[in-house]
Amino acid sequence: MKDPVRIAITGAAGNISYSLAFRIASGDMLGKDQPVILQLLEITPALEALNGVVMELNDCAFPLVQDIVATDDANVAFKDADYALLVGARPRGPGMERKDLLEANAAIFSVQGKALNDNASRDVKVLVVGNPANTNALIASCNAPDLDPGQFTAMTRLDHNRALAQLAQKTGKHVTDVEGMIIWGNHSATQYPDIAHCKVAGTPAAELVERDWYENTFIPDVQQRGAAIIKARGASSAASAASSAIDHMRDWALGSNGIVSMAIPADGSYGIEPGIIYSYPVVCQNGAYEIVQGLELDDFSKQKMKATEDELRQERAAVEHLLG
Ligand code: NAX
Repeated sequence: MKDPVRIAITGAAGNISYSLAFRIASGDMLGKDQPVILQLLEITPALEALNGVVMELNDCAFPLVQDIVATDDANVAFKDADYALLVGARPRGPGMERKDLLEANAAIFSVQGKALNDNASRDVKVLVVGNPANTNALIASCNAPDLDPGQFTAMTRLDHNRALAQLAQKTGKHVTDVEGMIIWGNHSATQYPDIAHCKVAGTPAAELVERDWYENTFIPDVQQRGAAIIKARGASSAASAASSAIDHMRDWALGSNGIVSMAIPADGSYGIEPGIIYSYPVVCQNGAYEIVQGLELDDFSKQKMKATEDELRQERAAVEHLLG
């Protein structure tokens, strides 16, 4: 049996974690041969609810779970963590402006960045799910000077998976027939779901769908999918978000099967200058991701990529004073 790895989950009594923790515990993220120690973080008022989650995790009698830590102290939750899934975040309250939301989350993610810096494994892989995910990841990274900024990522895999499903349905194929899907930029309504490099069962997607459907149905539907789920379900995406977080971490740790989308520190690739966490097409192998280089971009793509970059730079400007 392998040595156990430590997996920290924040917002562990919330909706996404109610799926996420159980799937990680069952081996969906790192494999059925990888024992895990779950280190669950919540705010103090949610500790009783978290205790209920721990009781249920125990009641599952998962063979892979070696220990469960439940705490309201980030230093305890991130102690020696090999993986950290930062799901907990401050939701937008009544009368809250976008800037207030960014600031409220900046306070949370700066504390958590410091706690990761001081306590986590030097090889920790961090995924930020809590919104605004890209900028929260940036703040955490800026507050963790002893860790490599590349260890901090944000989740656009749900957008990626949503785009796969929409295109597969439209073309009458299976999601596994679709390759080369890309989400560029921010996990927000400005994200750019790009099918220019996509093939469906070997045929370029652009030959299979009309341009009008792509621009006026597909792109807005993927961008607005979160709102559509809230309208239909009366609650935001939870199981699908958890599933995508597992996909993101599994691929990063164990390797991806082709191109996937991850929000990572911009490095100048495709003209996106450093200073923001931007979603790129990547491939993962041996525990590392690498941006797919050399893709041709037309003017439509460049304009969409710029719009989402601009939004990320505005988000950054709103929290610049907290970046440390
Ligand atoms: P919930 O409100 O159900 O759960 C969030 C939990 O986080 C709560 O239990 C809360 O007590 C806890 N929390 C708040 N501040 C904390 C802190 N400082 N430390 C530890 N825990 C803290 O939300 P849920 O539906 O689980 O969604 C969580 C986050 O994911 C939200 O920010 C949401 O916007 C975001 N999402 C991001 C997605 C993505 O693709 N990147 C998609 C799904 C989701 O909307």
